[in-house]
Amino acid sequence: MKACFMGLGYIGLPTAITAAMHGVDVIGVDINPTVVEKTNAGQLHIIEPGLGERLREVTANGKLRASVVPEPADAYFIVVPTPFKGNHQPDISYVQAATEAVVPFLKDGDLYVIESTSPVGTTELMAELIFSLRPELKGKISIAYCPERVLPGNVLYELVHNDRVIGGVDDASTAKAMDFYKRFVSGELHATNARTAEMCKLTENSSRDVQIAFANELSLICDRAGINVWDLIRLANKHPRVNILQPGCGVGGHCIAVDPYFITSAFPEESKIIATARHINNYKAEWCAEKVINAILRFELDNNRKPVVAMMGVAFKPDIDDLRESPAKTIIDNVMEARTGAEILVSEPNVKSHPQFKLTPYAEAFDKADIIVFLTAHTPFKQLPWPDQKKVLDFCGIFKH
Ligand code: SAJ
Repeated sequence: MKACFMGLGYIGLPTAITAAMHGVDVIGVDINPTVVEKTNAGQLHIIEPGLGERLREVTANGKLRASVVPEPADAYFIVVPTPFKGNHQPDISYVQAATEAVVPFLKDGDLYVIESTSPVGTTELMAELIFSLRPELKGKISIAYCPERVLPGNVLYELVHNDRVIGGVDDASTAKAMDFYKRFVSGELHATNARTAEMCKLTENSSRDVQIAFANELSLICDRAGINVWDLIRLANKHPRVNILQPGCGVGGHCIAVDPYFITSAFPEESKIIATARHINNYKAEWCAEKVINAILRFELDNNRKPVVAMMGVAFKPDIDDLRESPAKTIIDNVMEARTGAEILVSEPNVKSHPQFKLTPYAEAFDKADIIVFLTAHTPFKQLPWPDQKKVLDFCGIFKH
C-alpha cells in the first residue's frame, strides 16, 4: 500500500508518520520546499511531543519521503488548510488545488480521502471535479471524507486511539476508506456518508464553542453581579447533569474559532445559537481589553502616575507555543492601541521571541508590574504568589477562588 499525503502541516505530517509506522509506504507532499527538505532530513518543522523520534525512524527506514509534487500511489489524502475569507466564507481553494494536483495520478481502484475541515458538500464537489477531468474513472475509484479530531500536544496518541467518522460518497467508498484507517486506528471506526461526516466535524467544534460561550457569558454576568464565576461554575457542576466549561479571555486556535463559521455562512437563518456563540467568544476578548484599559486609567487617577502592566501569556491556550488566532494577542493589541501611556510588559514563557512584542521573562514582569493581567493559564503562572499590593485581572482562572 502506497499513500500520498497532500499537506505536511500540524495534522498531515503526524498522520503520514503514523501511517508509515504501520507499514504504509508514504510520500508526503508540501508546496513549501523548506518543509520538504526538513522532513527528508528527519527534522520536524512543527512542535509536537514524541513526533521527532518517529519522523527520524520512518525517514531512516525509507517508509516516508517528502516531495513538492505528488507521485503515483494507491491512496491520496488531502490534509491542507481550509481558512475563511474576510466575510467568514470558507476558502476551499487549497483543497481544490491539492485535488487537481493528484487527479492526473488517479487510476482504477484508488482511494481519495479529504481530511481537511470542510464545508458540507465539499467531498461531493471534489468528486464532480475529479470526474469532470477524468470521466473514465466514474465508478472505479473510492472517494470519502474522514475528519481528524486530534488535540495538539497529544497527537500521536489520539491519532491511534480516537474513534473516527468515515463517510464515503457511496457505501463502497466508505468501506474502502475504513479498510485503510484500520491499519493504524485502534479506536472505533464509524461509517456514514460524506455530508454527515463533514457536518460531524463542524458540529464537534461548534458544540465546544457554544459551551465555552456559555461559560464566557456567565463570566460577564458574574462580573456585574459581584459573584466569583469560578466558584459559581464549580458549585453548579456538583449537579449530576451539569458540566459547564471554563471562561477565558476568548476562544483561539485555528479550529474552534474558525469551524463554526463554515456552518453559519452556509445556513445563516438556522444557525442562531452557533452564530451568537461566535459573537460572545469574540466579544469576550474586547471586554477583557476594556477592563485592562479602565484599570490603567483608575490606577493613574489613584496614584498620579502611569502604571506598569504585565500581560501574562500570548498563546491561545495553556502550556503550548501556538499563538494563532489567540484572543490574548487581540487583548494586548487593543490595550497597546489605546495609547494609555502605561508601560506594557508582555510575557509568554513558551516562546523565545515574538515578531511584534518584546517579551519579558514572566517572573520579572510579575515583580515590576502594578497591574497583572492573566490571559493564558500557563502552569508556571500558577506557582506565583497572590500579589497583595498589586491590581490583578485574572481572566483565565489562575487564582480561581
Ligand atoms: N477554552 C476555554 N474554556 C474551556 C476550554 C477551552 O476558554 O473550558 C478555549 C481555549 O483556551 C482555547 C480554545 O478554547 O482558546 C480552544 O481550545 P480547545 O482545547 O478547546 O481546542 P483546540 O482548538 O486545541 O482543539 C479542538 C478540539 N476539538 C474539540 O475538543 C471538540 C480537537 O479535538 C480538534 O481536533 C481540533 O479542535 C481541530 O483540529 O479541529
